[in-house]
Amino acid sequence: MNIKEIKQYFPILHQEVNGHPLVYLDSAATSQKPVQVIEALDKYYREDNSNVHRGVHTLGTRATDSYEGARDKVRKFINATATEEIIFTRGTTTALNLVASSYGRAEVKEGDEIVITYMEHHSNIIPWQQLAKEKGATLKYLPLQDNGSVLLEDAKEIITDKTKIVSIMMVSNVLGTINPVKEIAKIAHEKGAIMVVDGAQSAPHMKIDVQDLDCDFFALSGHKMCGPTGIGVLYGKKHLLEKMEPVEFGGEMIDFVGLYESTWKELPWKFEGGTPIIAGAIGLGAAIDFLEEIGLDEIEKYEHQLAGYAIEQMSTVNGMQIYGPRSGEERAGLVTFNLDDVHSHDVATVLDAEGIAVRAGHHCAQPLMKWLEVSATARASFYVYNTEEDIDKLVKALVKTKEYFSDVF
Ligand code: 7TS
Repeated sequence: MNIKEIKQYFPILHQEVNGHPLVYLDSAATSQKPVQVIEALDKYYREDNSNVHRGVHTLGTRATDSYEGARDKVRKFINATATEEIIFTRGTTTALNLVASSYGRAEVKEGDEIVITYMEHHSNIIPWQQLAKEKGATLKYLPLQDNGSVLLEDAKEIITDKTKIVSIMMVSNVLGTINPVKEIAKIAHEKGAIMVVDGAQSAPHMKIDVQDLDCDFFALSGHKMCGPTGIGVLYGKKHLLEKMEPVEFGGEMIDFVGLYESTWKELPWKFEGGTPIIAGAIGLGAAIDFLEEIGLDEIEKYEHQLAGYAIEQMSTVNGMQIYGPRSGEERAGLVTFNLDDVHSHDVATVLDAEGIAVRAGHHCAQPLMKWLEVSATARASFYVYNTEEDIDKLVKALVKTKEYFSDVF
């Protein structure tokens, strides 16, 4: 599939917003969906809809095969060794909460340490805050350099023998920084800690190999990688998942239920209580097929190129302040910025009037905003369907925004 022709597969992008052709630059919040995914969902509901893992009837078997088939697609996509290691969740947030609530509650004791960074998304901060409070453990933060990177020397100092869990995002949803999670996993393991990777912003954009990263857990969200909302994945090493207790109890996840005692199914189903997210998983499987047809290496290369172009062009706008690494090679496909002292919500509102969708606010990263000493920023985030032409339109609209606010104040 030629990357230049990808936009044609996304029906939503072929519309006008406020009298202008839509330029969608908010894929870090959620990506758009190609027809291949929309059709997979349509086909499932029209032809195969049924509950899974129970009936012997034909639709039930088809639905089960598609659901479990999607699990195997995810396994291959992140190079896990076994399908038992792939738990379907509602998204990254639910996946990280599952690790904190199950592994964390069992393994973290008073006086232990949990290490994260200042750049984490709230969903990789609050579960650990809550766990630390409950257990009397200490939450420690890896500091950031001026360009938004973390140093391995800092990791070696801050991760200690008391550290039980290190949990770090692979790609920052604000700075675009690509963190050295493989190297940090090695440091964590040397100190006897486990490594959790928040892959919400990396899995959609680059090849993931959980065996190569040697992480213990890896979380992702389907909706950020061309899949439907409401589906995500927690990968975990089998020996860890095996000893973990479920956090949701009910149908589907049980083996035997007695009046006062029950036993659980084997992996991965013991973590999937209730009717699972069947259509979502099937849609995610179709999204994986779509991304693999383009090629993840190709996607990554293209987005570095777009990010580089965006930084170069956006830097020409008077009063532009860009956060994070300066080169396209060092960052994923997003650019977070402020335009002098124009509030980012005003920037986003003016851009919307031009048909350009960007996100403004704290991006669910308030500790990072504090570190950047700003209350909010605007963010343009790219995906396979964006082009340099989209960036040109953004830059033109930013110049207009700047002029508009210079006249006003
Ligand atoms: N981790 C990171 C790095 C994220 O960027 C997000 C969502 C999440 C976790 C949570 O994912 P969820 O699917 O469970 O919600 N980030 C954003 C964003 O940057 N703008 O909107 C959502």
